[in-house]
Amino acid sequence: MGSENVAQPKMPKLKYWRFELDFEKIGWLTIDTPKSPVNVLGTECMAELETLSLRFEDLVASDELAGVVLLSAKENGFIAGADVREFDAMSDPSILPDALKRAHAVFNRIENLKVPVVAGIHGFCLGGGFELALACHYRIAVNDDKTRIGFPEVKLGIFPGFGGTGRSIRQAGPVAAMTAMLTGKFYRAGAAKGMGFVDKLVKHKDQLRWEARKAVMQRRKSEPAGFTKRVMAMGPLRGFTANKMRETVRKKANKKHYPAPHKLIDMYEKHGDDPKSLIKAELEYFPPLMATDTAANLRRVFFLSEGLKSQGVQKGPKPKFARVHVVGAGVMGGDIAAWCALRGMEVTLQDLDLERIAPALKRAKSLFKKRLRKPNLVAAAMARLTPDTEGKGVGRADVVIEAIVENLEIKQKLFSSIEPDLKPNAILATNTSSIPLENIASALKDPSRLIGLHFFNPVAQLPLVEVIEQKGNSEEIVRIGASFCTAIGKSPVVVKSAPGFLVNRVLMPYMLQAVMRVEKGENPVTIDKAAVAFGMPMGPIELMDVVGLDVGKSVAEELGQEVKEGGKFSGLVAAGKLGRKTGEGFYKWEDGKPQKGEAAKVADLEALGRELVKPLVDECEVCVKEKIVANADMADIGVIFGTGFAPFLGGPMQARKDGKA
Ligand code: T1G
Repeated sequence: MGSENVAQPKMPKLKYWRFELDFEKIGWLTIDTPKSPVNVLGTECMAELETLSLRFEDLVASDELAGVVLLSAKENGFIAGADVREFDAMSDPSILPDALKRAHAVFNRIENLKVPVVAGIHGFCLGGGFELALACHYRIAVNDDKTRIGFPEVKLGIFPGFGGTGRSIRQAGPVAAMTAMLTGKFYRAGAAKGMGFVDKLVKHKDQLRWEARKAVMQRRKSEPAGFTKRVMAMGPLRGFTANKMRETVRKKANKKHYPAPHKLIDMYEKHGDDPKSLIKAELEYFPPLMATDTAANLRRVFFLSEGLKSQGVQKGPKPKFARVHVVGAGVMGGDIAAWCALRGMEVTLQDLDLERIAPALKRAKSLFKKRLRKPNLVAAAMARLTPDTEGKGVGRADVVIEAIVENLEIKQKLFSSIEPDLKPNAILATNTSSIPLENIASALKDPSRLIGLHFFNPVAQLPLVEVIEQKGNSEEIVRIGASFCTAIGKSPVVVKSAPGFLVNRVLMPYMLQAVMRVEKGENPVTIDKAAVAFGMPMGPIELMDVVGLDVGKSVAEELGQEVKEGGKFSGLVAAGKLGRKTGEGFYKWEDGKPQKGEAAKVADLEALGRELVKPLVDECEVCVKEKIVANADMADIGVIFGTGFAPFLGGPMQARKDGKA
């Protein structure tokens, strides 16, 4: 914007930021964190911003600065928040309060600059990055599918600590802002504008500069939330909204396990009608949360999940996956095909006839409508998902995934029939959950090319894919399988081919021991309640009903864990009472919900929970010892992503290490 011939003012030496003054005295401030794929607000970066904010005050005073525009140099986004890699060190209560105070001072200085400060947002604008944008006077965002704006802090066991509590409430009103902070949800640009977080949308990143220049020249200012929104934080209404928030949060986050959302509501209840005092209160409420085990464990889970990508191809060109062929249009095959199409792949879905494929296409359409919303995007995704009764897609596919009936002979027949048509480098995978890969691969001319890609039901909700490595596989082919999972936005964990792989193997003893307790007359409601009190997403008996008693029984038998004949479990299976899918199992089910009676009084529910979960943790230790997974970290992240095991405990192995399981 014409700064080449303009005399630049004396500026501090910068490593994380670039600053250029143009001929209209607009200061173009660009963030570009060196050696990082994303921009983060680390300590050094914030120190530079502090110096810059002081310099801006001088330049405004000497009439050398007419406005500031904040942009990101990174292709993938604006700012991804504070630098989570520094949090372990930062959580030291002797340094964190001062660091927070300094950050608040910097953002206040930016907010109080006497010239317009405009943020130009593309891609993700998260956490502290979003808080910095909120400290600016006006926010412009690119209205495309990549822009995501939000406060993920609660997923790290904390909440916004750079002034985002007060500023988000000022912009969006207490209900929308607190929802954003309590859920950690990422909003698209349009939604963020509708909430009052963004003031102007542009179609493309290239328009940000021009639109920002106009905003500076016209001294545009963001409108705070109107009275009808703000009133919800006033007087008795604030207590009412706080209690409504508590009711919602209580359902999802046990206060003992996840204190942050509950503390945020307490802080809101005390200061929510005055953004400035709410921001100040962050200095008191935020530091203790950073020091909690929950925050430390959630940070660990964040890095473990980020680290899963390193199981993919690391050397040489990243493998490209454009076409996927799925054989088997049942629940799993259909949902895997739909997920791949949702993620932009060209997908052919094979089954014996169109009647068998039609239900999968129907489910796919409702997934696309829910996730993509815009009719043109839904239509495009549907166009990427082609029924293929003759298997013509096999020869063009980069990845072929088999998800047909769990029958060895039928799988072997299928694989030997399609092997000749495969592209030389195509990935050949089975979604089997119980048949040893070596047995299936024995039907192939080249058995070494078969891997397992074990997805979890429901595919659209559960992030984990177990990448099953059989003895004959090369490391490279397993890595390509893991890269494919990352490419479709899934979290791969490489697991050795052994009965039950990892997740089913650790879940089964846990579920069967709970069933045995029920067989001995214990109350299933008490058992489930205790497991949830420990930190499981649902109890083992309810889980058995959800998985299906027939599936549970067959997996148990595959794992050599016999189900006692003549007992309640086998009786239910024999009577066709298979759980949620038939309307009755251990529980009766209505509208998809288990009809549970009262739990019995238990002296120490959490202790019972630890007892119930012990078989799962014990089996996890065996899996690590047997090298079913590479190490305890992989076991932790695999079990968390595959079973929902208490993330706040960091996973079964971490929980045992900490004496909590
Ligand atoms: N800190 C440090 N590293 C980060 C980071 C962060 N905030 N965000 C991402 N990374 C790394 C990540 O580990 C990975 O590294 C790479 O960048 C991203 O690659 C005061 C206190 C931003 C949506 O929680 O959600 O601000 O593995 O493949 O899929 O109130 O990363 O490649 O070496 O993941 O496009 C709040 C967490 C912090 C954001 C990008 N912010 N990050 O996803 O790329 S708390 C977050 C993400 C805070 C303030 C509070 C995602 C992403 P590597 P990627 P992506």
